[in-house]
Amino acid sequence: MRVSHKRIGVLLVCVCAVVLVVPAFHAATQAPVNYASLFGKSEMMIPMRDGVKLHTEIYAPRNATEAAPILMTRTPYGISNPDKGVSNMLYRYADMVPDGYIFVFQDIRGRYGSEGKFLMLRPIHDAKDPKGIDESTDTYDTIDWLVKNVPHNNGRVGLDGTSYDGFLVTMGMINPHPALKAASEQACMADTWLGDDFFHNGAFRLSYAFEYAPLLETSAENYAFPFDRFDLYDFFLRLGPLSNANAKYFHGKIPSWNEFASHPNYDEFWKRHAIAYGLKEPSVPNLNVAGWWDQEDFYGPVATYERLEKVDKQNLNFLTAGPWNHGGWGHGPGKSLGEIPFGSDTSVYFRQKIEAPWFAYWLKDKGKLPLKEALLFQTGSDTWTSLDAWPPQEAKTRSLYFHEGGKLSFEAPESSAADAFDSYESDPAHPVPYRHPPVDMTYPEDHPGSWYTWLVQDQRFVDERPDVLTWQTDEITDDVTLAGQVTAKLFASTTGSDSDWVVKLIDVYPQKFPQDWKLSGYELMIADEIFRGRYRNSFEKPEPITPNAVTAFTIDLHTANHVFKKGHRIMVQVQSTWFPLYDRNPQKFVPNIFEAKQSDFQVATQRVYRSQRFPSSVEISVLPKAATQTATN
Ligand code: PG9
Repeated sequence: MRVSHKRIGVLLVCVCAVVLVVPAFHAATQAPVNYASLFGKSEMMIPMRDGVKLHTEIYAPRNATEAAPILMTRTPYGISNPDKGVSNMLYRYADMVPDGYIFVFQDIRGRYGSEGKFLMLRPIHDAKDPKGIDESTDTYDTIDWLVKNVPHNNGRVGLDGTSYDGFLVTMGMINPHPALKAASEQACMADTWLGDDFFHNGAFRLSYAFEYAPLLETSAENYAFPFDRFDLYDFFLRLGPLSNANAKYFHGKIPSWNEFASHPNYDEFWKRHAIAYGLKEPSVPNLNVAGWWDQEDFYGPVATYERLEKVDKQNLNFLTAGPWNHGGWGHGPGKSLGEIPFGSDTSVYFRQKIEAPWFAYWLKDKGKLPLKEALLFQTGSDTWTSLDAWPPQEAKTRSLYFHEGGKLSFEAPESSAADAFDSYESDPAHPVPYRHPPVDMTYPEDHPGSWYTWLVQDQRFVDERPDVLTWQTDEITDDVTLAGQVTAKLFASTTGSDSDWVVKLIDVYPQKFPQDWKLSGYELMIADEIFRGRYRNSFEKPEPITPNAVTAFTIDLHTANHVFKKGHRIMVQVQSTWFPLYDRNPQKFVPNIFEAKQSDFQVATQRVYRSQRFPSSVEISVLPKAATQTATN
C-alpha cells in the first residue's frame, strides 16, 4: 500500500487505490480533466446474498454512444472523496477513460460505507456451507447486480486492483461470475506467511505488521498508530520482545496481531489464507503485475502467475513486471525509483501500452493483445523484454561461490581447510537496520517517507558493519544477464540454536561512473530475502539448529530480470538481522518467538563456510545473449 494520510478523523488515502490528490491530466492533451463533467455518479448499497449491503460508487460516461463495459475495483481503504465529489480512485484510470468504461468502486464488507464485518484477507468459505460468504461471493453478487441494474452496460466486467485490492481481484477469479471477462491482479498477496506482507519464510515483518494490523482493525476507517518518535528503529528496539506489543499497546484488541502470535508456523491458518487454497485452472484472462522492487508484495503476483501457469490450458494467464515499487505502475511516470533511472516513462508505458489495451481487448473487442505471455522490463539494460515463458527455459544455472578475502566468483572453492569460513557476531541488541536510519513510519503522514524506496537504497550504508559479510567479483568483463531464479545455498553454523539468514544479491556500479556521477560505486540490491533457520527442514515444524554444526540453508531469493553490465561487480551480502522490518530472532530456540522473553535473546557467532566441502554460493539463472527478444517502448 502506498498512502498519504492526514489524521483528524484519520483520513487515509491509499495510493494503490487512490493515486492522485491533484487533478489528473488527460494523457494526450495534458489538459486537466474534469471528471464531474465527464461522468454521472451514483451511489448504491448493493445487497449481497446474506443481506449485507456494500457501499458502491458508479461512474457512467455522460456522452456514451454505445454500451460500455464495467471496470471495477474493490478496496478496504475507502472509495469516497471526503468532499463527496468524484472519487480519487477515478484518476488511477485516466489512461482508460478515453476508451469508454463505466467505473465502479466498492468498499468491501465492514469497511467505510459498507455494512458487515471486516475480516483481514478473508479466506474462501467452507464449500459445505451453503450460506457462506467471502470476497469471491461478494464480487460475484456485485457483478450480478451491476450487469442487471446499471444502464447501458455491455454485459462485460473487468476487475482491477493493486495489493489488498489485487487480492480481491484474485478472489473474484475464484468461482467467477460469467460476466467477468478480464482481470488484472496487481501485487496481490499470494501467501502472507511465505513471502508477502506479514512474514517471509517465517521471519515476522514486525514494523509492517505492527502498523498495518491496527490500520485496518482499529475502526471501519484507516487508523495511523500514534508513534511517540520519528525513528522507529529506536521505537522497536525499546519495544523489546514481541509480547510487549499486546502488553503495552494493543491489549488483545487487534485480531490479526493475535493471529500472528498464535500462528507463528506455517499451519492450516496460513494455508487457508494463501491463494493456492482456492485457485484452479484459469477461466478468466488475468494479467499479473509485479514490481521488481516492490517492498510489500513482490512474491504474490509472481507466485500467482507461476501457480496459474501450471494449469493454464487456455492461455489466459499473463505476466508483466517493471522497475517499480509497490503499485508504482499506477501513478507517475516511472522514469526512476529513488536514485535509479530507467531511461523511459515505464509506468506510463504500462498504463497506456499494456493495461489499457489489455482491458480494451477483452472487454471491448478492440485492438490486439499487448503481450504474448510475459512482458518484463529488464533492469540494467533498461529495455522491455517479451518472453514466451517466465522464467525462460534457455537460462542456465550458474553458481557464484564465496571465497577468501571477500572474493566472489563462478569458480568453486578448492580449499578443504576446516576453517575456510567467514564469521561475524550477531547481536540482537544491535541489529542491522534494513534501511538507512532514521527509519520513519511505513506510511508517514507528512513527508514522502523512505519505505517506498528502501529496496533500491545504496547498500554501502551497511558495508562497514562488522555483522555484515560481503563477497564481490572483480569487474566483470562481459554483461551477465540474469533471467529467472536466484537461490542462495548457504553452509553456515551458529553458536546459538536458532538464527536468521539474510542474503542480498547486489549490482555494484563502477567506482567511476561519469554517465551519472551520483551512482558511482552504488550498491543496488537486485534480489534479497530472509530465512528463519528453524524452518530449514519444514515450515510447519520448526526445529532447533545444532549449535556449531555446519548446516545447509537454501533460500529462495525469487526471480529477477537484470543485466549486470560489463565493468560492474556482482556482490553478495549475508547478515542475520534486518531490523525493524523483521523481528529479531532470539538466536536461542524457543517454541514461539512471540512468547520469547528478553532473557532469551543472545549474541551468536555466525560462520559462513566457503570450502570445497561446504561451498556457500548464490545460484543465478544466466541467459545466453541471443535468447531474449527485445520489445521497444
Ligand atoms: N500491502 C498491503 C497489504 C497488507 C496486508 C494485507 C494485504 C495488503 C496493501 O498495500 O494493500
